[in-house]
Amino acid sequence: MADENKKRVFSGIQPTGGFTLGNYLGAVRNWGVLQDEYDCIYSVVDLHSITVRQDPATLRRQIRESAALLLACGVDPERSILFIQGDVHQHAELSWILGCYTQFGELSRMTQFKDKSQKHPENVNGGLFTYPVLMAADILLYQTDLVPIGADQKQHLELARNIAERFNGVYGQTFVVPDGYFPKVAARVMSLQDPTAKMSKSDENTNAKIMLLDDPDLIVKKFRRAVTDSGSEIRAAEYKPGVTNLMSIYSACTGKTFEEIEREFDGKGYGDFKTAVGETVRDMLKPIQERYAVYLSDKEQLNGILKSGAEKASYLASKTLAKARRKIGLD
Ligand code: AQP
Repeated sequence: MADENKKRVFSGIQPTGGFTLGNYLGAVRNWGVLQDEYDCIYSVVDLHSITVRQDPATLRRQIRESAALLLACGVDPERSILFIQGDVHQHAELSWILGCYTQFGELSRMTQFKDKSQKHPENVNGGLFTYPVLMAADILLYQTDLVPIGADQKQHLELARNIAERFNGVYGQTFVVPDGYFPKVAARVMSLQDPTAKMSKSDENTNAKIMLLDDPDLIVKKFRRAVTDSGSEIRAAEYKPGVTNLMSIYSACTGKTFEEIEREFDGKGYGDFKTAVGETVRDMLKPIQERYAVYLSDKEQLNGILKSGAEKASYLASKTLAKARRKIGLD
């Protein structure tokens, strides 16, 4: 852990209402895979989640559940650091500093800010606007080389790179400029009810999203209800966004190429295909669901993992923060 010879990976996920299949295929599944080759740091980013109003008791519970779910998804605390963002105060502190090197215009262009302010017009708060700066601080604090994220986070990562380059340009080499790491398929899993929109945790239509902890039968049912396109062929094409989305999911779960999937379902209808995708996802999620229950039930173990993770993260974060403060002239 914290092996100087290995490249560093950092990524985070918000503890809001469980993880979707999009969160898993787009990001979290890669977190486990990268542990063999990289020095990995993963975080439940609780500070990000309060940009939208949260019920305190629910948030408290979901922070722990998210950590247990990450462990169930394959984050190994023996090889990686897993911690709660709010337990490491350097994130908020570096975020303030980096905010002073970020332009209003840059933040105004962020599509997630525009989308979320439209979704929550009653609460367009400062945190929602400066969210990408906190994300930049999360990443830059750990001198991160690689950030495994879904395609929806590309714009935020680009901003983090710009902030790092700008700061390095003024003060000399301070932060590693990170690269994104995106899955080859399913980098953007789409809604099952509107395949032109991304699958989103906060979608009020529960049929639009698969949650990792959904009941196994419900998972198959949701896929059976998934919106498909006109025609009956199982073929990936721009004019067939529904089928293409299901093919991406199936491909990501089975490792089959689109050509192989087209051959497999040649002459079969949408019904057979949707059932096959549903059963494949159900079977893939079963062991995760079983492990989750075990991790969540052992309170002492989970507390221990998170406490030790926060200590290790804090040590690394304090080194970068001290360096940035020195460069600016704060120390
Ligand atoms: N649909 C998706 N396809 C692929 N990757 C996705 N990610 C999110 N949605 C998809 C990736 O999951 C990681 C964690 O994201 P987050 O904690 O920022 O969650 P989020 O983006 O808030 O999740 P949602 O579902 O998009 O939430 P709401 O409903 O609040 O908008 C990131 O790496 C992200 O790319």
